[in-house]
Amino acid sequence: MAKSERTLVMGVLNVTPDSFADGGRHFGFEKAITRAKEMLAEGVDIIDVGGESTRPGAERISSEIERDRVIPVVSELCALGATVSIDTTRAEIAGAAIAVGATIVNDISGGLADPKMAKLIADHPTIQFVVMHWRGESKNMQARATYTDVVQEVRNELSERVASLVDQGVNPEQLVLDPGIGFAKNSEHNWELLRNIDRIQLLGFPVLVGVSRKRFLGDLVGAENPDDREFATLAITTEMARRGVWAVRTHSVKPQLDAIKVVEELHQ
Ligand code: PMM
Repeated sequence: MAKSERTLVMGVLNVTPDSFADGGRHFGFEKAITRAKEMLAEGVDIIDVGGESTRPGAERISSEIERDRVIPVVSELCALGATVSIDTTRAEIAGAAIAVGATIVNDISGGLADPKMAKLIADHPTIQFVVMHWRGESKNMQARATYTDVVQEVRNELSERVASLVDQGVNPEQLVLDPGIGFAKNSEHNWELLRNIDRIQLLGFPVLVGVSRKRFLGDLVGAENPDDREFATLAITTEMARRGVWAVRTHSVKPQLDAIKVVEELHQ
């Protein structure tokens, strides 16, 4: 488990033509590597490589397309010495990424989408596994945004995931939990989870939070363009760092790291 004094920055590297937040600007190997090098120069802690868009309503892509997009990028970044996380729900892609050096598997379904994922993680005990709260495919996930007590239900569903993974041989030390901001949640659900992030932390695992440039921030500050949600993202990073989350998953790196350093200095 990568332990750290401060909150880590996981930089998003979407190798997709249609990610909502960066407009697919980093599609293609060369563009992805160039962007990753920028992030490394800015001091990113982890690079999260993803080939499949998860925006609300997104259709799935084939595993062949996903593999062709992400594996060469993961391989190159690992050769450069970066700590690489693979953002996938497919065990086959996660396995291929581990084989070329990825050390973190970021599964937005927390192992639910692919029954082979738990065994893969159990078979690789040095790999960290991010278990995000998820209620089904992006295509129709917003129809599942129904809760009576969102924090309690997300806690319960994450705990069920942990129990199932541990049952299948995964070491609890491998696990990181993520409330899945924006996944089968409306704006108020997202805010309620962020206000109560300590209740997710109380489950006893490191916590990752991903709010970067998401729509609910745009709704609050009146920013239709994802790029204009950067300051709102930074405010949440600052607060999450103060609350001691393990990592934030963000598109920009330097502003987030600066904010985290400030929090660290203020609370030492
Ligand atoms: N959000 C997105 C993709 N992957 N992974 C984790 N663990 N947590 C998140 O909140 C998360 C994720 C969607 O955002 P993007 O399309 O900007 O990458």
